[in-house]
Amino acid sequence: MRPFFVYLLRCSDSSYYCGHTDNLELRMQQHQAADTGYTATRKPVELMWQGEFETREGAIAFEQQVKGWSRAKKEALIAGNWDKIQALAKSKKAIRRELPVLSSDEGVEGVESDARLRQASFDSAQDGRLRRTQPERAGTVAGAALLHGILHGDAAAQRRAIAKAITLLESTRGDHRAQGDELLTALLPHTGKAFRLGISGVPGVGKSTFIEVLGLYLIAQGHRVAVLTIDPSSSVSGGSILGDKTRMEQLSVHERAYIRPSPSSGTLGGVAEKTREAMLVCEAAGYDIVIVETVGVGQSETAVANMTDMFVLMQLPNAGDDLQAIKKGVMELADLVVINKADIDADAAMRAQAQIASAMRLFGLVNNAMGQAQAATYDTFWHPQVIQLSALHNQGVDAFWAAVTQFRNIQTANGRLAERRRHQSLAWMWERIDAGLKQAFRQDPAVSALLPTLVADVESGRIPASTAARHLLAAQSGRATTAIK
Ligand SMILES: Nc1nc2c(ncn2[C@@H]2O[C@H](COP(=O)(O)OP(=O)(O)OP(=O)(O)O)[C@@H](O)[C@H]2O)c(=O)[nH]1
Ligand SMILES: [Mg+2]
Repeated sequence: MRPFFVYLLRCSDSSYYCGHTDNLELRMQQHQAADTGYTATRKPVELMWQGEFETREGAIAFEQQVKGWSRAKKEALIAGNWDKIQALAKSKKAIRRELPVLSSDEGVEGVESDARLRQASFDSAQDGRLRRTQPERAGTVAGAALLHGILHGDAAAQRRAIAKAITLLESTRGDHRAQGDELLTALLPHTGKAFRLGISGVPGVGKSTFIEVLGLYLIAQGHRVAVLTIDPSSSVSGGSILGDKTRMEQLSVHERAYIRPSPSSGTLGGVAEKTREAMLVCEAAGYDIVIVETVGVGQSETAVANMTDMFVLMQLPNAGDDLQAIKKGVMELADLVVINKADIDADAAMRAQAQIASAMRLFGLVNNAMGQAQAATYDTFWHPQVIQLSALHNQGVDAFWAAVTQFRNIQTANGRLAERRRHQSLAWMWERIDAGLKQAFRQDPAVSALLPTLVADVESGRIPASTAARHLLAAQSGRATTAIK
């Protein structure tokens, strides 16, 4: 029988939203699409807890109770701390017997407040009606279930497990982080077999349109395709959480595709970290092509190039007219440049192709002349190419994939692909260490005590920035020696 879920969402105003459903995935999509449980000031942000019930009545009864719970009790539930829930319940025994108070926007249609439901206690939730809670109920049982779902679940179960795993990995809570690390470590032996393709370009160049046709083309060839996006700007603008899914209409509903929008909060480093981890989850689940899309803002191209096997830069046909606009650094990252929308103006597309190719030669990215000796290197080393296509009219996708395949074959044979991944893993480790150290530094009490004064001193020009930095570093973890005179 289909289970019923009770779930707790953390909202943008830090309150918790409790609901029940028999289709958790759909309900989460509805929450994201703002169809339900959504007000201007209160947006569900994160799935914090879910429990599975055998009967609808059991789910509703438990939901009613949770809605009447204090914040502390809800947080104990999220932490899987049943002892604490019981302790809190005992301390408020009198209140517990009363009808749970529903706040106006927490109401759920069809809930009968009959005596039976009112009497239902948390204990009964444990005695069989609550079948399972995961992954938030701490411990290895949940982790194992999740791992099994990702590696061996049937299509629907696997999809749910992937979503849950990624949600867990995106959580900023310390205990979730620990569970996430455990899960990733267990998944790692199952990763690495996919080809990781990065695609970047200015907004509107046609990335999503292209990924839709490319994804369907690859699925027709027997591949399974995961699409992840990195968009650090979404945390500023509030994000087009499901915007890209709607532009990948067929792909997003295809059972052999998995699309995950960009994490909607955090710095580029944080967003990139979560995307990288989501990529590993998808690989372990058997997606053999992982596409990471990014809009070309800030350093996001570098972040994507640093986590993929091949980096593709999409350009508009008029890009050649304004080469200044193309950042040299980004050009250097590109293994392949694609001129999209060639259908609009074939001549402009040809011009752009020639101009970008010659600019890449100027940058020294492609050999100038193809002498005998250089021609030989074309079989053993990859030289970035420039091609044209029309995503909208599905033209040039086969030529694109032929270039990708050639890249993959050449770079696998000459060892560059393996080297790139090794380099990326180590670079990633150091990047995370840097970020971790910085965070620990900022959280250090001695540092935060000293920081405002030193910031003011540097701003007013009283002491040099480098001196202030040295003092702060020395102050960390009680290492302070001499106070500033
Ligand atoms: N004529 C033409 N239009 C295209 C082509 N590819 C995409 N478009 C159109 O360009 C517009 C933007 O396409 P998207 O795929 O959303 O672009 P994007 O790069 O994903 O944009 P962001 O997600 O905003 O960064 C849409 O209206 C597409 O229909 C193409 O090859 N030819
Ligand atoms: Mg897009």
